[in-house]
Amino acid sequence: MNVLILGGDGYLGWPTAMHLTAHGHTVAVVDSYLRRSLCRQENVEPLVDVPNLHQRTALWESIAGHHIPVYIGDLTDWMFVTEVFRRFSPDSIVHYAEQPAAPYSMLNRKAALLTLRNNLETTANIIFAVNQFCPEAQIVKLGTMGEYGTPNIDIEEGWLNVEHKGRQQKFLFPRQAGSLYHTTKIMDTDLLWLYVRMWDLRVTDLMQGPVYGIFTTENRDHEQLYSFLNYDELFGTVLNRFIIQAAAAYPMTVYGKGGQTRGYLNIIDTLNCVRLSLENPAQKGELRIFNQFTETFSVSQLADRVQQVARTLGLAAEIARVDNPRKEAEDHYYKPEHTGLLELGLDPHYLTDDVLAEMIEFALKHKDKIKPEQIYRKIRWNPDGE
Ligand code: USQ
Repeated sequence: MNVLILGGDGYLGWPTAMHLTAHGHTVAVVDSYLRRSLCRQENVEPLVDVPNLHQRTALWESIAGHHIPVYIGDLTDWMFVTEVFRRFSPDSIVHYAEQPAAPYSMLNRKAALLTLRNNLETTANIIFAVNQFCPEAQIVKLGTMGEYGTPNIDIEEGWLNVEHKGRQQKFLFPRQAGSLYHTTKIMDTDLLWLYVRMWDLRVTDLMQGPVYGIFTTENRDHEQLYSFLNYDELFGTVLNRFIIQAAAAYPMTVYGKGGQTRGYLNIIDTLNCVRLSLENPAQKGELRIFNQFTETFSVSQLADRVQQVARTLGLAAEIARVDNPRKEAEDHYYKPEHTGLLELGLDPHYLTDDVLAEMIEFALKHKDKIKPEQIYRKIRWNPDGE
């Protein structure tokens, strides 16, 4: 397949590019470096430096022999979008090109508007470009489990059969997100669903939970090919943060009661889920939705797991219960379905003690680079204006 990866510089975009080329697909990557620029603006940085896309593609070509063209530009700019689609002619598009951080989206009005504009205009441009340049192509879109929120009923895989006053219809499962970022993903799904119905697009929407890890089959021996590993409050996700906190002797920041439960997955499984979705495309006129995670944990359970393993490595790994900077349910029912990707052949990589130990050892190796002041700035989700 000719796969165009939008957001190819990101935590998931870059490993996906390597993974798909290693599996025989032709890949090009597109990115505006938005995440890099927002991190610089907010004075946060990943644990280890990440070379730019030109440098990483050159390195990957020298190691694996796969050439990956790079297009740097802004996908909210229609002229740029048309240039990319004309030059590369994709038959598959992987859409990761969004402002990815919920806490960033809740920082203030400017961050909220940036998230809204970037995410929705990019999605709309991609829909128009596919319809104009490659209407047979499939779109694999990264959504989020956070679209569903934490409802007090079982979460189905995208759709719900509703019976009402003796009649029935299948609808998108009710969505009620907990941040503006997550809400833009709901809006993306609505846009895609509209144009699937209007223009018979072929779409897979992946409702993904928080991802952890950094090692993949392709990057394992090459640290310069690793993804961004953010541990700050804005761009770092919870398990990656706890691992780095344990290595830095910084008490793990469990927000509030710690009962917040989510569906997690190893970065290796993200790559396999995206590849399996591409290799088993949705039909024309189908919006196919998969819930993309392999196991559920509460925040307290994650902290306990990290603590147990870190202690075998001689670390104190204290757990702190801190004020929750977010507004969210801290103790709730959570039972989401997730059979679709398993049926496509996903072979999960679970969160074993070995996986945790390998990550903690990696963080320890780079301990001198950890900046504790980035970890918990108490940025509250009730912004006071600009
Ligand atoms: N949390 C803590 N302590 C921390 C950081 C987070 O207790 O130091 C808690 C949060 O309050 C939340 C849970 O851990 O209840 C998950 O937070 P997170 O920062 O790992 O994940 P989130 O902000 O929800 O967003 C991440 C990704 C996003 C993806 C989403 C999937 O950044 O791109 O869409 O996970 S999901 O959470 O299922 O919506």
